[in-house]
Amino acid sequence: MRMMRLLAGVALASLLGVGAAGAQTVLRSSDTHPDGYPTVEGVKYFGELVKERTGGRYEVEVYHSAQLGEEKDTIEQVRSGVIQLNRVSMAPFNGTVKETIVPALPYVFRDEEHMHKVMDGPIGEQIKAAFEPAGLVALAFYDAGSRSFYNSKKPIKTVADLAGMKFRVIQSDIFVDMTSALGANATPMPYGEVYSSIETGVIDGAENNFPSYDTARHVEVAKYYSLDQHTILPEVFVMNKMAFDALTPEDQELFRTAAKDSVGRQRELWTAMTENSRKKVEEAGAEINEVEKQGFIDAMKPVYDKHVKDDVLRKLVEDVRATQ
Ligand code: GTR
Repeated sequence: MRMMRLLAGVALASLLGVGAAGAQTVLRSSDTHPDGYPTVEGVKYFGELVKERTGGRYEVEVYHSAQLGEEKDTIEQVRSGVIQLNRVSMAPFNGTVKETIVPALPYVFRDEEHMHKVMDGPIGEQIKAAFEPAGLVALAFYDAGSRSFYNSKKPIKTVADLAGMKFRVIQSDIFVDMTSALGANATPMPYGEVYSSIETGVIDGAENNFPSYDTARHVEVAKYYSLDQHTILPEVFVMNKMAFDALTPEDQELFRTAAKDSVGRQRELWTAMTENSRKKVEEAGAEINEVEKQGFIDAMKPVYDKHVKDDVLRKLVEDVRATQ
């Protein structure tokens, strides 16, 4: 009888995703990037810290390489609770979490150090809090360097060089409008479709940082990488709010601290990988060039006029600019 009860208990526990000892809850996290990519490693490190600090009560499984789907789909999965965690760019949130517009604006940050000061301070906290009405708790921001245009046709040196070209952009209206303001055409599409779309000539190129350009092998089909560095938009690591609210206050604090502690690790890996990826793409034949950046900056006024459209956003942009 005792044995039977024990067995029934084990069956129920496994259904709930709780370990046989009744102690372990498994949380699933998605990432579009391959194993070893700094964001994947950042979340894995978060998982190790959580496991260690909860004595094994919680475990994090990271599904890398878009195993759970493209970024936009996995955002729906984490909002609805199908998965509990997710590491994504903030650009796809621009339409739902309006405060994410600010770090996504072109040339809003002077450099990466400025971005860190802003995102690690009160503005970053305000942006994190803005995720809650969307059913998410933003646990951490991770580095993603700067995004630039690359294409299969020619080096882009001035804004005029972009005229009429077609680029895949990340799924956000800001990126669509930014590309149009530069005189090019933007097609938002999932990351996983970019390689074949360039290869078949549906688009001329895309825009991203060196590690993505390298690991997604876009360098093979678009060798001209032009350093316009239009955004320095960090990534966000989110948790489903219901799953977070179900934690004890102590565990909530522990999760937040573990996420904070994973940021340093991710940033170190990011810096190393950016350097390494730049070398790798150059070896693979990439032609990297500087651009006349002021022309790009000057062309962005319509993007600000259209998207910085209320007092909250205007104040945030002012505060970003004032951050030293
Ligand atoms: C990468 C980012 C991904 C994804 C991708 C894209 O830089 O890390 O999360 O957003 O860009 O352009 O789709």
